[in-house]
Amino acid sequence: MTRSIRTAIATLIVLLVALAPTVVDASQRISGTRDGAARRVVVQRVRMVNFAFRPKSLTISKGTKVRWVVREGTHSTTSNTGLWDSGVLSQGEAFGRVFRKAGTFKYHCSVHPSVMRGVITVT
Ligand SMILES: [Cu+2]
Repeated sequence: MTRSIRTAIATLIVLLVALAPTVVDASQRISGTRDGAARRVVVQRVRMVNFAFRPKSLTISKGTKVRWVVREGTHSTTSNTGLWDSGVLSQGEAFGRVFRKAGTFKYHCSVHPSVMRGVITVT
């Protein structure tokens, strides 16, 4: 391999690294839209731990995705009005939903309905 080829390859590698997509904040991710444009989706996390949703009440803006993650035990996130139901999730599993309309959305855990309750307020 000649020196000029080695230099060209090294330059190419530097360019590829420089042009790689930038890392986004952990709370956000890029998702595609129908027109193909990339757009940021804000993700808010709710943990399911110790027979509770944490935070129990969460206020978000329209278009925000809520991602429930089971930290311990077996739980579900189930809308009180039938809008969504994760089914039973085990430790480490997650369920996400994008809230596109404003309103107050109450939900519970179908495994522990008397103690595990939460509310999402979308503005
Ligand atoms: Cu539960």
